[in-house]
Amino acid sequence: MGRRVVPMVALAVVGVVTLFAVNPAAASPTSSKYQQKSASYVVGGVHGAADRDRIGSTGASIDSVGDGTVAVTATPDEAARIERLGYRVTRTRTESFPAADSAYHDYAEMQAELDQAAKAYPQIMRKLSLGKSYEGRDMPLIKISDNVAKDEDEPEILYDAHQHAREHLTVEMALYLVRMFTEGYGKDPRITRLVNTREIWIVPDMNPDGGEYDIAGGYYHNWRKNRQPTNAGYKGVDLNRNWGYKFACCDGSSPVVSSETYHGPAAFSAPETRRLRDFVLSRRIGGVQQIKAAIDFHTYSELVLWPYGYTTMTTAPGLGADQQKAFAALGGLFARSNGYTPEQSSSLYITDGSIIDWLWAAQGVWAFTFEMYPNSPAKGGFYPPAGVIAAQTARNKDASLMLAEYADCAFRAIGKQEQYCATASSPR
Ligand code: NO5
Ligand code: CA
Ligand code: CA
Ligand code: ZN
Repeated sequence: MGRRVVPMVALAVVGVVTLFAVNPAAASPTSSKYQQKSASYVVGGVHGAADRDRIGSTGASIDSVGDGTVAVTATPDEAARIERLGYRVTRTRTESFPAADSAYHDYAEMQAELDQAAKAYPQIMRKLSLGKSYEGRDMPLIKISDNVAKDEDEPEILYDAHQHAREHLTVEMALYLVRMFTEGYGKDPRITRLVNTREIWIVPDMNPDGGEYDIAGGYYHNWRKNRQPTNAGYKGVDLNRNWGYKFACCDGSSPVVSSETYHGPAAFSAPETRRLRDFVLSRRIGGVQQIKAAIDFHTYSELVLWPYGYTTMTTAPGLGADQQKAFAALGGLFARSNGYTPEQSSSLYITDGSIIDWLWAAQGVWAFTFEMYPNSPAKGGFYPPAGVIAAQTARNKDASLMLAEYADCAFRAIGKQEQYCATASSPR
């Protein structure tokens, strides 16, 4: 018992670039009875499925498989068991929120909650991966549906969160949606119907590197971008200016590397936007994009926004009058339910290279941005107190469900389903 974790040098050879050994005493499995919280570890000396099975049999969850390594989420006891099996175990450096805000989920806590939910609801939920962030953190991808192991012919929905590092409330929103769809299944008829007739994709953390950096050291850094270095030594690309439709077209982003809205050297230069792009492209089957509707969660201002962001024109190439009307009608419905203000994204300010412009123009996804609580800096701005999490995530329950309900035919919002969705099966 109580063996120490191996020092970082042991891992240097396996090419894991983003891990930092913590104080070994602090990571020692028996150092504290209070530390039965799960944490992230990298396990070395893993050479195949048999090794992974042995590691998994300790109760730890295997989050990703590397070259001779696996990343796991484990309690201290589980980590100790893995060590006793003869593997090298190193705690991944994770940051946590200031004590007053500890109800917010840092990266490891988010992973642990997702792993737990996947374990508790194996019939309807799977935890998959989009791939890795710039610094090598796994970007979880959640699927929720009946017959979850099968790709069924059901309208697919995407909810993504946390493109911007300091917008931590959006991770809570994604975790809320995971709980809502899993715990509500078989209890709430509306949720049950959606889980049975939709395939729901949730990406809770588009920017894990920025999110961890933002809380590093126990204080907030007011960080927005990812953590990818630029050639001039500054770090960070604004992920929501890095998408590939009208990239850098219209002064809605910055070419200056130090800028908060630096768009990167090229569209999809950030690994994180590439990961989600590649996933969305993978949902194009037989030329038909399976994802029909999406919400990209941000904070703050309490707004429901729709395309385009790059132009103030209400209609533009790829966005015809009826489509614009359907966007505005849906946005209005959502806003009536959550009390936000509905408007075209560019009414706030011009953005180019945003996710919703790409999702709509390139993939035909009815994509919205929600800017969550609060509506003023006085209420906490990007850092509202943890006490608001429950109410401010539940506030979007109805709008999130409506999005999924309308995913079979968004034109129903303007009564034009016969004209545009005649062949849709319209399961409700
Ligand atoms: C967003 C929206 C306008 C899309 C953005 O404050 S935010 O950065 N969350 N606003 O500028 O990307
Ligand atoms: Ca299904
Ligand atoms: Ca499908
Ligand atoms: Zn944002």
